This record gives sequence, structure tokens and C-alpha cells, in this order.
Amino acid sequence: MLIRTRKASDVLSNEITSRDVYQQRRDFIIKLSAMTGGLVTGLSPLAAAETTCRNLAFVNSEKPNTFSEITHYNNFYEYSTNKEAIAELAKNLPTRPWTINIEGEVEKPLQIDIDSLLNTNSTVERTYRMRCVEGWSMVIPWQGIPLCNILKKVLPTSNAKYVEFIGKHDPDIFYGQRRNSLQWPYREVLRLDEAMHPLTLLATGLYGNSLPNQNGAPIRLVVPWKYGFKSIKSIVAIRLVEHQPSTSWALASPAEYGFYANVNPDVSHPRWSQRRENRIGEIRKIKTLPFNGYAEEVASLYQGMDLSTFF
Ligand SMILES: Nc1nc2c(c(=O)[nH]1)N[C@H]1C(S)=C(S)[C@@H](COP(=O)(O)O)O[C@H]1N2
Ligand SMILES: [Mo]
Repeated sequence: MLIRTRKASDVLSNEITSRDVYQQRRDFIIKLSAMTGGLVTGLSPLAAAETTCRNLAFVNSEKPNTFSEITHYNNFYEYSTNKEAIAELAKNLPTRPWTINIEGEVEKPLQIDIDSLLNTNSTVERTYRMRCVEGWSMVIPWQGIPLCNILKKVLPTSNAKYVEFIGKHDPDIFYGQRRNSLQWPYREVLRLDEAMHPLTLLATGLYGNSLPNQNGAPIRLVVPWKYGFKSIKSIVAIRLVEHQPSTSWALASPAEYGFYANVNPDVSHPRWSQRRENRIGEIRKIKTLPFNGYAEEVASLYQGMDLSTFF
């Protein structure tokens, strides 16, 4: 594995085009870390959850992938490892009734019915890049609810340090769960401050339609600065916990699926470089950006950490 020693500041300066832009970004990052960095440096998680969720003004000028591309090239191991087969196989997914349990280290556990969640009218539009660890990417116009808005309702206790997401488990529906390609159900984990970050979305739709089954209906996580496998589909439980749980992919191959999995062109996957990516629908490969292009928004979460060793 190719690892170069690198500082967070190098990652940021990599993108600069002029001194002015650099300075603006620095100011922005410093402001942001004043707001969120406290999570890393000692502010209690409870205090974090009590903060009003910031609504990050956010624009993406890239052309989104077509609806057909987004819905016909998918990773959803509960069904199959064949990306082109998921659209057809996932037609059998029953998405109603569907409840999501939010539990664990919280003062007010919550059981939410998907329809009442959708009726709260609190959905936002977010067009995000999605970068798979395998080396392909898309631009997807999601609708969803910032996870922060839901987490603040359950009042995380001061023990809550991580947020664990659990996917649906039903081998009668998910043919892939009859095999042990992964340990089922699919599980993913974020640090509490990553989960509270305004970019972190619970997606409930795309292109203005309810979320297609193959994209993780009726509700899935989207963490745009991390490799796609962190963005778990078809979630049935969100559990706040004190100790870092393992994840389905880490159990399968810890060297290939790190806990942080922040998109980083400078840290190669054990079997391939992560410098470039194949944007679905485009012929030439494009450069992969640190934090998938979201460094300004999220780099402060990892201040003081050696990013070169995290994958
Ligand atoms: N439950 C579940 N979630 C999952 C996966 C999966 O197999 N099962 N695959 C992940 C991977 S590897 C990627 S790249 C993205 C793909 O999302 P998309 O098909 O909507 O583009 O979903 C992620 N979420
Ligand atoms: Mo992926």
C-alpha cells in the first residue's frame, strides 16, 4: 500500500487557485472549526446535539447524472454484486410499512414511521457527488432530511460517541443475504460529530421522486465526503453508542474498508490507486478530490489527525 505522510493543510492547499481564494477558505475553515471543531476538542456530545443544526448554504455546479444512470448502476449487496442487476431484483422490496428506530444512548428514543417523517415537510434538496471506493462516481440530486435535525430530537446522552446505522435484514426479500458475502444486516458507523455535520443527509428521494428501491428505499444515509460504502441503504435502526462498533465491511476486509473512509486521492486502496475516478457517463477519468471536494466543509472535523494513514 502506498502511503505518503501528509498534513491536513497540504490537502487543502492542493486545491488553491489564488492567494485570495486560499485566504477566504482559511477564514471559512477557521470559522467552521470554531463552530464544529469543539466536538473534537472537548465540547460534550450532549452540548453538540443541543446546538441548532446549521443549514449549510451549498451549491454544486456539476451536471447531475441522469435518472437512468443513477438507477441502473448500483451497489446493493443484499441483492447481488452485479450492479446492472439491482434495478430489476430490487423491485420486490416492500417499503411500507417501514419504521426507523432511533435508540441507545438517547434520552428520548424515537420510533418514526416513514410516512410521518415524509409529511413533516422538512426535506431539503442536495446535489452531491458520490464516490465509490471501487473508482467510479456520480452526481446525484437527492432530497432528504439532514440527520442532525433528527438526532437533536432524541437528545443524545453524554455517553453517545458514535452513531450506528443498521440496514434491513430479511433473506426472504434480499436474495444476497442468503449468502455470506457480508455479515448481515449491513451496518455502518459515524462518529457523533460526523453524523451531526450539516452535509450528512438521510435521503428519502432523488430527482423529486421517492427514493427508488435500488438506491436504498425508503431511507438511506448519504455522507458525501466519504467513500460510498459508508452511505448505508434501507435503514431500520439508528443507534447511539459509547464504544466504536465494527461495520460489515470492516469485518469483511479491514485493510480495504477503513472506519473513516474519507475520500483521499493520496491514499491508495491496497489494490488500486484512488487518484482518479470514472464519472459514469463520461469518457475520460477525472481527478479525485480530497474529501471528495468537500474539504472546506469537513476538514475541520479531522484537525490534528494524520490523514495519510486513514482510509
Ligand atoms: N445496505 C447497503 N447499503 C449500501 C451498499 C450495500 O451493498 N448495501 N453499498 C454501498 C456502496 S459500496 C455504494 S458505492 C453505494 C451506492 O449507492 P447507489 O447505488 O445509490 O449509487 O451504496 C452503499 N450503501
Ligand atoms: Mo461503493
